[in-house]
Amino acid sequence: NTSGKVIKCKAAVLWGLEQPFSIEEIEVAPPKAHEVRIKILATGICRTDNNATTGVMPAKFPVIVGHEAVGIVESIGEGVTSLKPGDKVIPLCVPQCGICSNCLKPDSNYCDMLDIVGKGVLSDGTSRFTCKGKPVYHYMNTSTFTEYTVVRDVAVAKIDAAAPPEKACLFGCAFTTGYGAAINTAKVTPGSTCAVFGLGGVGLSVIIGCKIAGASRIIGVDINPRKFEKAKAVGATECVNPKDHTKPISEVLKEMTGDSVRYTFEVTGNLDTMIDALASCHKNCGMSVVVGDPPASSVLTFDPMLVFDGRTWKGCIFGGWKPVNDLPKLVSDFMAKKFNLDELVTHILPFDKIEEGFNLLKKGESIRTVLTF
Ligand code: COD
Ligand code: ZN
Repeated sequence: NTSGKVIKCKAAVLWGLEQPFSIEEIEVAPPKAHEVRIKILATGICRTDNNATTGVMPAKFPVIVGHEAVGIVESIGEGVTSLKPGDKVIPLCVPQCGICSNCLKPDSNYCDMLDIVGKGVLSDGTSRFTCKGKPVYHYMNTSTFTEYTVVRDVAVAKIDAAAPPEKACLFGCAFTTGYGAAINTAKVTPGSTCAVFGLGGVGLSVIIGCKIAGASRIIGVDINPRKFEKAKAVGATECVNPKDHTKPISEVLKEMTGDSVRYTFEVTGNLDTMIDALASCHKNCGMSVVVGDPPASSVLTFDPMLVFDGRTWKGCIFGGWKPVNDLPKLVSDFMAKKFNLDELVTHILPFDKIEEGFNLLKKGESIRTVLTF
């Protein structure tokens, strides 16, 4: 029984910007009040983790990143009532404390506990990880590239004990974010035409959402044509590479559809693509959803006529779900085969091969690489 004791285990530590992942032995302190310690079973590699290594997303170093995982509760701190050792769980990069003004709004999931600025510490201002005598920071309330992590109890969703970890981890980010952007944020209507910019794990999940919502045309847009086969496998009716055209992509889509794209989704995290996606939806009744997180401190200038004409420009975090309440239901829907995540997981690697997993992402060869322990 490890409860109440420091656990020594393996973790992938980033010592600084642009440094490789270094597999180290770390110490993980027991959970303090309202925290839980989790043994990670499987964790996906997301673009946002890579963005922490390059500085595009803020993080404090040294750090353990990773935010898309399934694990088992190993022990709980004082005052934890919602979870017990042995529970199968998903750590949440978007928590749900249930009591802040945002959690109390039925239509907001922007919990005050969200660590969007990369503070990298838990509620008492300290970290639970040390390596070689130095504190190592947390990331996005989750830090899943480690055998054990400690998170706040409000940043944990309890899921079906039978859920397969190497698929269900995608509910920690990619699937939940993309699917929710289509279902909750855009509220895609049956028979509509949608265009999805960026066909990574999140973009493909948007496509799955558009399809389930009954969209009749779903156009995948990506500068990497190797992504088209997967996009079609999950529901894209056609795919376009902006590099194959000299005209702006908004003109190309207008011609392809007789000016009837209702919903567009930006799922690349690029500023130019945000404008392209906005300009690509119908000028008066179209809606464009920003799913990709913009680079830290970036500024965008755009022609205000794009919005004045009538378009709606929306964003969402974590697909608009209230995660503690909604993730268990999404996982149940998955277990009931409402959707299939097989196409999204292209690689499964042992945790030690994390660097190889990131290389697959950088080379555009993977959708999701899932690391197992
Ligand atoms: N035009 C078209 N496609 C492009 C362009 C471009 N200019 N640039 C890149 N792409 C393509 C790439 O070829 C790639 O196929 C795709 O865009 C991006 O895919 P991945 O696999 O790199 O990225 P994902 O799917 O892992 O990550 C998605 C985002 C990049 C959108 C990332 O910002 C994210 O995870 N956003 C979610 C934010 C969120 O709500 N997170 C949860 C709360 S913390
Ligand atoms: Zn992510």
